[in-house]
Amino acid sequence: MKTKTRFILLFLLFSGGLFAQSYSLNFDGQNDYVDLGNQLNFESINAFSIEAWIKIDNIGLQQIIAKLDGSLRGWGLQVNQGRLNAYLISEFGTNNIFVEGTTQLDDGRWHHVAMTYTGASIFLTEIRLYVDGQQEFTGSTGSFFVGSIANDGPATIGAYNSSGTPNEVWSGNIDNLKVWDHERNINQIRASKNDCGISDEEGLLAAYDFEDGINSNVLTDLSSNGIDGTLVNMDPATDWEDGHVRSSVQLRSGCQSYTWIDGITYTNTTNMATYPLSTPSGCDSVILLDLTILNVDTNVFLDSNTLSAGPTVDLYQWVDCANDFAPISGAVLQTFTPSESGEYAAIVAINGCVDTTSCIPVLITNTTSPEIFQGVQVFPNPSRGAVQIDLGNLNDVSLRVINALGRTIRVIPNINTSRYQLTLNEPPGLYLLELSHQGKKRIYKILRE
Ligand SMILES: [Ca+2]
Ligand SMILES: [Ca+2]
Repeated sequence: MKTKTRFILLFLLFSGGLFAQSYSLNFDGQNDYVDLGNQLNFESINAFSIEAWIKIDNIGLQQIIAKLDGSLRGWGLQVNQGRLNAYLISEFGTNNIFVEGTTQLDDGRWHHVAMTYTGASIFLTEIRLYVDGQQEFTGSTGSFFVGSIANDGPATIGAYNSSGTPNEVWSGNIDNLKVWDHERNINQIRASKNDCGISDEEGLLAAYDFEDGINSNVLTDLSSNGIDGTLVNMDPATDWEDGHVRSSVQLRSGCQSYTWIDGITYTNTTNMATYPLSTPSGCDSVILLDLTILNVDTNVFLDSNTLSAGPTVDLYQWVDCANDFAPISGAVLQTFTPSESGEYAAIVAINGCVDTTSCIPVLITNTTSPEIFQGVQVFPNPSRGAVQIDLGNLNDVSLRVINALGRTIRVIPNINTSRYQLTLNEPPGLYLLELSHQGKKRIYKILRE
């Protein structure tokens, strides 16, 4: 009934759009533990498996779950020196098995841990340890582990208590603890690790999702065996803390920016964003964003008549801003020296992230004269607007007027008069008059007063 009530409550919370609270128990490392009573009494011939989510930040010897009597006969799953341990004890010191994992668990993060035991047989007796879904110990426990591990001590979570005093108390959090009556395989352990709820599956001896929550003195067993635990020396008002929530990582990259499922547009590389997912089945999870924002260097420098785009770029294509950003044939290097005055930009790309630099005016003021322009005179200079162009004997001359931004502001083709008067109605400033004749060009600078 408790389970059903809880499910309905969660459903109401979810349908209200809230991210449901997920609880775990925090043990104080002093005397906190949960007493399950004289339960889970295995014999050494019995296969069994245990799994849990745990969080600790110190390497002390501490129990996840244990069942030991006054002579320390029994079994348990613990952390020692920050690493996962499992043990079976018939006679402490003379007939016992301790196996140890390799991963340091004392990093203050949630880890999924599991042990499986084959049960003793004349063929092979093995304990396997798993951390975060990876197997990290398999060992023969001795081909003839015989001797009873059965005892009348209490099964306890977060400590062992063989003689009325809690020992090796957990210092941190425990969540989603399950005990099975068979040897689980790695696929089952991984599935269980990613599972978000607990259902009464076959072979489940005890299962705790730690969702009893604030002010509950009871840790409810969700299996059909009803092995509820009692909080001992604990404060039910404060020891129910945030529990483990499933999480997954989304690896993403964006060009300049990236808009994620949270609706936020990120413009910087980050791995700090999280997004909660809730479903009516109570399957909470958190998605972590691992985002790389690619930024193309769009700086352009002009030195003399040569443009240079930024160096951290895979691809360059210089374009003519005045000509609808048309690509300039062959202008695909980091630097570009235009042959004509104008406004130029580069399309730049890195890792497929494409951007365009701003348009940079280039004024080519090289006025060295092809001989054919020797008789040409442009005056007065400075000018108040009327500019006389004496073309001498030249005909079929084109005139291009360029402003100080390199922008072509006027083109007059096919001038066939020996003296052409240009009227500059434009604002005061420097202007370039480019005369072209039979493919040859000369530029004249005119200052408009
Ligand atoms: Ca929980
Ligand atoms: Ca306490």
